[in-house]
Amino acid sequence: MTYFDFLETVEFEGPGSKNPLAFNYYQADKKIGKKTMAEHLRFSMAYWHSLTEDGSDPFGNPTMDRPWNNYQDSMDRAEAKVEAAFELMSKLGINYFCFHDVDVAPEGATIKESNENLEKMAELLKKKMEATGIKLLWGTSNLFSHPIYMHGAATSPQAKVFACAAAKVKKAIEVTKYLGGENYVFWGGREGYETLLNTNMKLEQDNLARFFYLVIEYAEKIGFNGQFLIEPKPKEPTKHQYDFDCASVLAFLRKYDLEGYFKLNIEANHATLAGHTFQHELRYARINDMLGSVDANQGDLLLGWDTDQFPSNLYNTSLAMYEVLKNGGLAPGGLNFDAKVRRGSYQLQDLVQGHILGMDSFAKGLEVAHSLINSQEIEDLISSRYKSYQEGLGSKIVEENTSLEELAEIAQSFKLSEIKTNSGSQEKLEAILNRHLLGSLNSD
Ligand code: XLS
Ligand code: NI
Ligand code: NI
Repeated sequence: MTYFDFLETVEFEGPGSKNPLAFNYYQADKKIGKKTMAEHLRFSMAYWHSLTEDGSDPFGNPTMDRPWNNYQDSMDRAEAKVEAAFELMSKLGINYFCFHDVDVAPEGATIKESNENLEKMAELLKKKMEATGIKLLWGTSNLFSHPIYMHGAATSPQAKVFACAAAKVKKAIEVTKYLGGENYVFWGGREGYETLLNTNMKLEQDNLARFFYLVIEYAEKIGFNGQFLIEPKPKEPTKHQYDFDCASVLAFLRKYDLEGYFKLNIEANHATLAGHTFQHELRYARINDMLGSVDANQGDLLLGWDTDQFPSNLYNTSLAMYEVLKNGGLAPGGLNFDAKVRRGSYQLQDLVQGHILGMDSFAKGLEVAHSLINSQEIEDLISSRYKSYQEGLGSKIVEENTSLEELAEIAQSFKLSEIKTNSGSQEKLEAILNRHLLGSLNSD
């Protein structure tokens, strides 16, 4: 059974093409520096947004035209979704996908029943992966949809819920391993709180760490070598999520001696919900050697929730790819389109165009970032801005070869009006960024 009959393989037709079902910028084999675009970008499709979701929102019924969901039987539906998923990825040239357990297999009345469904579906997924060469970027477990997780999973006040979460994650890691998944993600789901009036924050956070100890122990036991990733988000669905942003996750990991076991999966829209730019979160993770993978989407700054839109903003994709290149790439992570089309974009063609938009936007971002880094213009400005730390007083500070007394002594001789700091040159830098962006567009 095929679902995207209107679509041939999506090809690169260049910036002049007005074909909405072709790439203007993404050219899988094009070399940017030493790697191809496909190797740099490692695009991934999010199973939940692209296959499972139906467009319903708190105000309205499903809108999406998703013919694979028209089967009565839930296992038939799951199998049809696999067909649709691999057809879509193959036609788009997307080499990776990500899923939650419940996206690929229906939940049963018991954990045993759910596990059996998942095992069956994993076999089918594996066959499809072998036939197409498409790989699993990461697996994860949905610990937030079922009502038992209403107060959290590992941070639930009910120990039985902690145990159910453990059972689900155990299975999801086994399946991720079976499918050769390169990473495994923990997004906080409902690990957080609505009000401190009913919350033992200390026990909840200790339990979250205990949960991670159990996971690490089991992963080692079964030889799962994928990278564990934590995905920060400040709010939604709970008012306050424990994994608020990169800095709070890092503090948590350090407190519980877990730092070496995880990296971060950074989502653009979660960064902006936390009051940061996407680039801030990527930079923070990178300089702490924690940048693992990216959920590539964008939010709407006028809306206070996670709109999970396909990325289109070229400034943001350029600055994101700047961090990714400076990080030496993302592998074994990648760019996962944790993005959904708008409720009104209900046709299958919209789903294809969403992915094309995202892939083109990141391809262009990659070219701009590469050109920026090659030119060294930003690096030169930054290094001259901090050059006082390369000699004399500054190198004493950097080499940690001074004392508060010595600095006080030295500073006493300064005339404050004679201390000059270079201009921050923000406008000049913004113009440089524009020049690379527009230059890259004009050179097409
Ligand atoms: C929700 C998260 C979720 C994770 C996977 O906001 O982005 O989709 O990526 O559980
Ligand atoms: Ni995400
Ligand atoms: Ni999100």
